[in-house]
Order: sequence, then C-alpha cells, then structure tokens
Amino acid sequence: MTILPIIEAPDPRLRVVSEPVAAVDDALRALMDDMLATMYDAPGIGLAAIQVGVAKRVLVIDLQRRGEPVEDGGSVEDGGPVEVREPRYFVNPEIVWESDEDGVYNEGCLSVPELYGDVMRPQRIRAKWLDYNGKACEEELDGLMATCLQHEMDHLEGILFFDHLSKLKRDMIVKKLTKAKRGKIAA
Ligand code: GNR
Ligand code: NI
Repeated sequence: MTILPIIEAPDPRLRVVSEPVAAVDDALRALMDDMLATMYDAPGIGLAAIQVGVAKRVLVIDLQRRGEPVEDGGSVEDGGPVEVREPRYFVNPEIVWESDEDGVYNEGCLSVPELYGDVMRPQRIRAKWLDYNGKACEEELDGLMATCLQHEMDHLEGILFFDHLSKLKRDMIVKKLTKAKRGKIAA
C-alpha cells in the first residue's frame, strides 16, 4: 500500500468532474487500498479519488469513532479508548433520496488544510453504490456518515465544502488558500 500525495486547493484538478467506474477490478481495489492508507495517514474520515489526482467516481470513508473495543479487538487494560476501524468503499455512488430537514456540520477537508466552515446539508440520505467487491448496496445514512458521503460526492463533481458558504466566508477561505500556496512556492 502506498500513501499518495493529497492535492490542495486552489488546484484546478479538484474542479474536474470524475468519470464513472466501468468495473470494480483488482486495479480499482489497489487504488481504494492506497486511498484508505492515505486517509488514515492524513488523518481524515473520508477521501475521494480526485484528491489524489484520479478522476474516478470512487471514495472511501471511515468515521473512526473511538469507543469500546470489539470482542477480539484487544483490551482496554491500559485504560485508553481503542480505535474501531470500519472502512467503507463507495464506487459510483448515487443519492436516491434526501430528507427535507437539514443538518449543519463544521466541515473540514484534507484538500483545504486547517480551514473550516459550517455547511448545511440534508440530515439523512438514501444512497446506492458498489462496494469493494462490486456488490450493489443501498442504505439510508444519517449524521456524520450522511455529511461525509455528501462531502465526498461533492468532490466527484468538482465541488468543495466552501462553495456552500456565503460569498464573504468563501472569499476569506480562497484568499487564505492562495496566500498559503504563494508562501509554499516562495519557500
Ligand atoms: O477528514 C475529513 N473530515 C470531515 C469533517 C467534516 C465533514 C467532512 C469531512 S471529510 C474530511 C476528509 C476530506 O477532505 N474528504 O474529502
Ligand atoms: Ni474533502
């Protein structure tokens, strides 16, 4: 598995609309493995392929909630909470229903480092996708999972979380990103 470099805004590649995946094969699984390793390393709770420069409709999510260990998952003898890894893979995801109620979450993005904003999105969604083995799945999702899937699916359309903010807040973030990039080039 390889940890891949994550593209940061403003980079025109993040605005590309990703292409549907034709087949879930070993090459795609290798990409998903690398994406998951990259996401854990960052660390983040989701990653879309375009963030590592691949314009395919594939994304990975692991909310990495911290909690009690699963039965075979080691011990809490040392006192600390144990990380529960629940990687999920979404190929060609589609939203088939969304709730009327919205929820607000203070979102961040690995491609927009250290900047955050409150984004309003449908609280619950019903989505369908293909999993790691190419099996068709459909499920209703809510809370952080619904937020994260919508954030990742935005990436497939070339949309970033700050596009959902007011012009004032968006301009502030774009200005900071551009300034940060200038600093990196100069350094
Ligand atoms: O790690 C991430 N955290 C996060 C927090 C709130 C809403 C969405 C996210 S996704 C983000 C990783 C990322 O940039 N995925 O595209
Ligand atoms: Ni993101």
